[in-house]
Amino acid sequence: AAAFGYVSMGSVHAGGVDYEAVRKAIADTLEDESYDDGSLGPVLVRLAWHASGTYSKKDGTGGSNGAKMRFFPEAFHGANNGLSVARNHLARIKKQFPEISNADLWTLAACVAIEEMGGPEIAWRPGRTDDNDGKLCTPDDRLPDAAQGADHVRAVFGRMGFSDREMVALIGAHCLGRCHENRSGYKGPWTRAPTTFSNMYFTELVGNRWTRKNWDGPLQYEDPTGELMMLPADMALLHDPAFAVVVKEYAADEELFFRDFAAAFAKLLELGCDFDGPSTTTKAVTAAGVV
Ligand code: ZEM
Repeated sequence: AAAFGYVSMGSVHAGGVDYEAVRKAIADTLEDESYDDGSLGPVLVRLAWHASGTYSKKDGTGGSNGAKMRFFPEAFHGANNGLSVARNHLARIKKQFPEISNADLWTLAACVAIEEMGGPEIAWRPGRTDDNDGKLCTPDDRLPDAAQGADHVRAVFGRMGFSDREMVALIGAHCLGRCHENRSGYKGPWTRAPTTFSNMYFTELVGNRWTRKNWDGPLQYEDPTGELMMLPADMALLHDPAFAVVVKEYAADEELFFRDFAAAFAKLLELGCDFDGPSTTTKAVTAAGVV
């Protein structure tokens, strides 16, 4: 968090963008009664995660810079099914604020959504640029496969540069939203409050009873009511001893989860991004009274 402590005026209206106005436009359009559980927040968080989670520290490819998912082939990667909902929504906001890059807008929208849904403040700074074509799109093998276990989760998040603890914290975002059969093949929400950011993913994982769902779809787990779900990759957090220690910590201490999540998510959104100048956040600037 120390890296984000610097306050610089230049970033507030970098490139002529009023980031506080963008934040407000995002916050004001999150609710939509006709969509899912009434909020676009969860799918906006998933967009930023899939844009950023392609990063590889081995060669520096991938990451949120470029907003590469707008292009073929990344727009059509199986993992990105359904994310056009989020991209199209933000394209409308981009029309109101043409100077913000799509890459900045997608990452900022996830931070605003998390904060609006009751989660922690996320340090965020502008400076990403947009690519003009899909030449830098990464292959369709960068994001985690829900059918796999702890080794796979470690390999994928390790490639991005995350520790065990950061991996568990990040996957705690499954407190939000749901699986859609027509997007991933899986079905249902992880918690009973899918538009509230909380540690309920962890309390459900630890405290509920999870059995294999008997259905025609891919292997997933259900609770006794059949209403809540866990993916095989979620269950891996419970069955891997090192992951399970962290899962239990977050189930017992929501504040700790919020702190660790905020740091790991801020890191995720900056993977592969080159910012010139010192880091800052629009929130920190506001708090300092510059705006
Ligand atoms: Zn998810 N995720 N994810 N995830 N995810 C889904 C939905 C959402 C995995 C995964 O396979 C899936 C992280 C990590 C991992 C969100 C955020 C984050 C869905 C359902 C699947 C299958 C998609 C659908 O059908 O719409 C796996 C295997 C992961 C790691 C092991 C991380 C990290 C996230 C953010 C920090 C969110 C918010 C959703 C809900 C989206 C929605 O539309 O409601």
